[in-house]
Amino acid sequence: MKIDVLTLFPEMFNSLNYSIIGRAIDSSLISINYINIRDFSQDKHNRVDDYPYGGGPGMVMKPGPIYRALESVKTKDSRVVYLTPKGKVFNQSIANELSSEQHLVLLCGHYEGIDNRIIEHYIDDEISIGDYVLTGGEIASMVVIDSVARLIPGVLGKDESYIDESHYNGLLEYPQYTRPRIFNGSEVPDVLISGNHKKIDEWRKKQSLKVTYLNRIDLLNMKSFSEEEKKLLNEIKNELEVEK
Ligand code: 6GU
Repeated sequence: MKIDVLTLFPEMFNSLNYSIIGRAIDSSLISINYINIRDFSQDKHNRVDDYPYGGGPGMVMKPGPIYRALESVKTKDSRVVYLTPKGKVFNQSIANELSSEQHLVLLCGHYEGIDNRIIEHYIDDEISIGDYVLTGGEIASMVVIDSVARLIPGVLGKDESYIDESHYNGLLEYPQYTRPRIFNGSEVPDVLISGNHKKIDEWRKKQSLKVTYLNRIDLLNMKSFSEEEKKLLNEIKNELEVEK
């Protein structure tokens, strides 16, 4: 996958050169280009923003520099995404969808936003990473890149499977433990040391249901349950009732 990032702050993206995404770049599974929108200003002061028509606080990014920056990278196969708190809220299913694209163009906004004619005519998707406001689209863009890149075949090692993890099957991930078996007096659950894989799978399924029930009831309400899951959920509710 090729990714072009249009930004006023290319240096902010240095953190992507580490760990799994860094390796994916080194091994050419993804290639990321950074385009500084300021390089496309035609103003003698290199200005990229201006006052809003109609008045009001803040500055708006001018359409010209963004348009020329977009035109410098866009092909007929590009998917152009604008990162904005006004966008559709990003989730795992959007990450899956974007991970099959050949070419992503990520536009990072700043100030009070960008001239709306860019959004109307040159943007395919507007994406927000959640219901809070950031100072610009750069960090949001890195969130999208990380979550999309790790879904590309070969990016995760074969031991870094994403089959069981949080948000894959609509449930949050079960708890994990490693050595030592006793840490500050607290023991690893016996079942994980039993070697009984059927029991381990059932324990993990129940723990997934439990953490989802406790932290993200909204996710559970969207799910349909197997008979086994209904039984486990009833056990969880009864156990929590006893603890009260
Ligand atoms: Cl994509 N941009 C900004 N500026 N703030 C955000 C966001 C994006 N997503 C959530 N908050």
